[in-house]
Amino acid sequence: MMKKLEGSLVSLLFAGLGIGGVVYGARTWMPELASRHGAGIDAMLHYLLVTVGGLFCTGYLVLGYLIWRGSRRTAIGPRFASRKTERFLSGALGLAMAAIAEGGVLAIGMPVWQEYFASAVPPDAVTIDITAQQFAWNVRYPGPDGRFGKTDPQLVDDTTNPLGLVRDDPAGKDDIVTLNDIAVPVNRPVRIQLRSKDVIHSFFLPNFRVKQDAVPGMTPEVVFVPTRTGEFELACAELCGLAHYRMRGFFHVLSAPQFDDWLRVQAAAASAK
Ligand SMILES: [Cu+2]
Repeated sequence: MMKKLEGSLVSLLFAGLGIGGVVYGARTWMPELASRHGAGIDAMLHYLLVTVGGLFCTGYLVLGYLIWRGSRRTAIGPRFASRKTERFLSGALGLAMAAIAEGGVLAIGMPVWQEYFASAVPPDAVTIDITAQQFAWNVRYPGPDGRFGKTDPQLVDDTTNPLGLVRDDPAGKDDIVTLNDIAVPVNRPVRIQLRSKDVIHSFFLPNFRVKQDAVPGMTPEVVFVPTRTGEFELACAELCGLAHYRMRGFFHVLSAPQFDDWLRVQAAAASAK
């Protein structure tokens, strides 16, 4: 009697911990959504949580039932089913689980992938060049002419010219450079070209469900549409060195006129220098 009680209490404790963890985690799980493609990513995560979580719970309930049923037997009884049926059931259940989990993810995820990685860059996209380094984000806008000025690795100087800008290139005259500070207009595609000067960093905007590695020698791009104004956090999601935690930036989503004002203020501040 005591043993049974003990067993029940222990199993209740673990079940409670598990269920409590899921309830707590599901409530505080994801930061407020602020991009168009992010809804698809959230749908995929929710789908996985519900289906795989459901399969997991069903599996354990069945296991619990069989243990309970088996524990009341005193002798080894006949098999529940023939070997052939057993084999068929295991195979079919395994395949069904894979189809539910993987099939669902593909069905929900492929259109998101298409929008995020495989569609042409819209012509009205705001292009921003972001160069990660230990331990900051160098942000560059092409300015009114829409062209970035040349850079030269020979000219890189961490205090005076972190990007190695060629100062006398006419295309670069109107470029706007900021540090850890990005602004974009709402509801317009943003195209980010990522670079790294040293090690692998990862450009992570949790609210926009955007995460892309910045790899030295490559220029990966991300295109997404912010749908909500406000100030959001930019973090580096790759442990990139001792001050990795300092790679925090701000991502401001502004209305179109506010964004134009912001660009003007930045340009004025640059020419005043
Ligand atoms: Cu980093």
